[in-house]
Order: sequence, then structure tokens, then C-alpha cells
Amino acid sequence: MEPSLRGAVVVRSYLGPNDERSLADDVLDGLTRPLKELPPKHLYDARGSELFDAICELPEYYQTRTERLILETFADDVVARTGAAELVELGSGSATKTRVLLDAMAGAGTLERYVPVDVSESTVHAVAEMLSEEYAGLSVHGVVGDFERHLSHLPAPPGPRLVAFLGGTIGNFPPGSRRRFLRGLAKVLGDGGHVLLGTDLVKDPRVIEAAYDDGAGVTAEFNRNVLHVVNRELGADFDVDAFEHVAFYDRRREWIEMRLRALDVQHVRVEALDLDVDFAAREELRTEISAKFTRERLEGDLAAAGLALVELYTDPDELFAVSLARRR
Ligand code: AVJ
Repeated sequence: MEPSLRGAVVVRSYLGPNDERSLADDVLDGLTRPLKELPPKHLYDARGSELFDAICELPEYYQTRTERLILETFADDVVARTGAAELVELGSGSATKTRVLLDAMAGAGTLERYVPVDVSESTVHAVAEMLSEEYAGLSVHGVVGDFERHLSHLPAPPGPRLVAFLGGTIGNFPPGSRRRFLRGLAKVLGDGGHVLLGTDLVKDPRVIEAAYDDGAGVTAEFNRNVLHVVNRELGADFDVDAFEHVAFYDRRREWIEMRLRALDVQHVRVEALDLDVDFAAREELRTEISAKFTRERLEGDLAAAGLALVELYTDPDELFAVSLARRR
């Protein structure tokens, strides 16, 4: 490619020295509660990210391939309705889905800028370099930061903005935080901006539970990996093999939970925190909630954040949804 066709690439980091405290704080907080809990973000160290990528390929885990299919089918419609000049992607990860959207924007002649937002500095740099080479004239403004805290640092949009939050990660927020997060999103849309939100849908609980308790045991490994993270990072001595993976769908709350259940009594020492934690036999530690949605719940959450549903794209089996929304 001609160098003159390379658009500008900048990457800005907003993570500070305090951000490393988060695991320690979350462990101290979460393991001293009456119902033990750890936030799901700590599942994703290098090994956890590999295991998650493996989950996305599992036959039981329909979400990733279904969302990709929906995007491939409707990306042109999204671009026609939004006229998007800029794609802001929260939790950019691997750029497969990104390309589907960028291709549609390039095809419509509207594409100007890509803004990946991710906590991983190396991920942001890699995706920024790769895509600026692939798309002639594309400028890239990478943001290294936490999309719950650093959205105010987005640059001013060059034209109609499309903010994509894909993969169903919004399901990890409990309902109140979910609405607060969406309110924050609504604020950074600018005039005529849109949100593109991936969510798993409510369905037969057996299908959902199988997706979180696969036959090959990859999800169980992924779940237990968080204990390896705490052992390594905080000098803890969890007996990882003495915990079993639990996944169950809560029909009333319409979310699935992952938990780790102690097979027997266990005493854990967390050296870095000078903390001793006791597990009773069969006591559970919650490691993730992943909410499933109906159109009604989506509309309600969006409305509470000042957003209106423009279009709800789904697959023929209605397994997964990609929602397009704008400010009311
Ligand atoms: C990445 C949060 C969308 O909730 O389905 C996969 C993570 N957990 N298997 C999900 C996950 C167990 C995933 N998200």
C-alpha cells in the first residue's frame, strides 16, 4: 500500500498506577462477604483469554458465531441507517466483527475513523496498526482504558458516531450497573450517534446451561482459572482442583451464573492481603452473571438510559440479538 494512503494512528492510555489494585481490592471485598463473589473481569489473564477464545469455537456456545452471522447479514443496513463515519468499539479484542462493520462503512463511502477502546495496551496497538494498514485512509485513535470509566476521553466525533459493544458482555453487569453504563454510553454518542449492542436472548434454559457447561470441560477450566490468577497474583493457595464448576440459569432474573463450589472444607491463605478465607463444604463462590434479554427488557433498559431502539436484528432461531439504538 502507498504510504500516502496511511491514515493517522494515535494511541492514548488512561490507565494509572491505581488500576493494578483492582484485583486485590476485589478479592478482599468479594471473599469476605457472606456470599462470596469475584467480578468476571479477572477471568481474562493470558490463559483465561485463550480459554475464552476456545469457548467461542465450542458447538454448545452459539453466541459468537450467531452474532457474527447477524452482523454479516445486517451490517449494510446498520450503515444505511446511521451513515456512520466513525466506529468506536468497546472491548475491541480480535477484529473479526470489526472488519464486517468497517467493510460496510467503506463500501458506503462513509468510513473515516476507528476508535478501539480496550484495557489491554498491546491489543489496542496491534489492532490499530493492523486496521490502519488494511483500510486506506482510515485514521485510528486507540484508547487504552476501562470502558466503565474512561469514555469521557473519547475524541470528538468526525461525523456520525457508531459505538459498538458486542459479544454480549453487557450481560455481565447487574441490572442497575447496566443502566448506569448505558446512560454513560448515551452521553458520548454526540448528535445523530448510534449504539450497536450485542445481547444473548432468553431461550430454553437447557440450551443456555449447555453453553456454559460444555462437554469438553473448557468452560469449567475457564472458570477455575480465576483461582490460578489469585494464587499467582496475590500469593494465595487455593486448591484449584478441589472446586467444581457450576452453571445454572436463574429463570426469574433471566441470567446464568457461573460459580465455583468447594468440594470439601477448605482454608485459603491470601498472602499479599494477609487474609485467611474459609470455605464450608459445598460453599460456592460466584464468578459471573450473564444476563439474557427479551425485546421488552432491552427496550426498558435502553429507555431508562435515554435511548430508543431503532432496530433489533436477530438470527432465524432468535438465539442472539444485535440492537441498534439512538438517543431519544
Ligand atoms: C464474554 C461475557 C459474553 O457471558 O457468555 C463465556 C463470557 N462465560 N462462557 C458470556 C463467558 C462463560 C461471555 N461474555
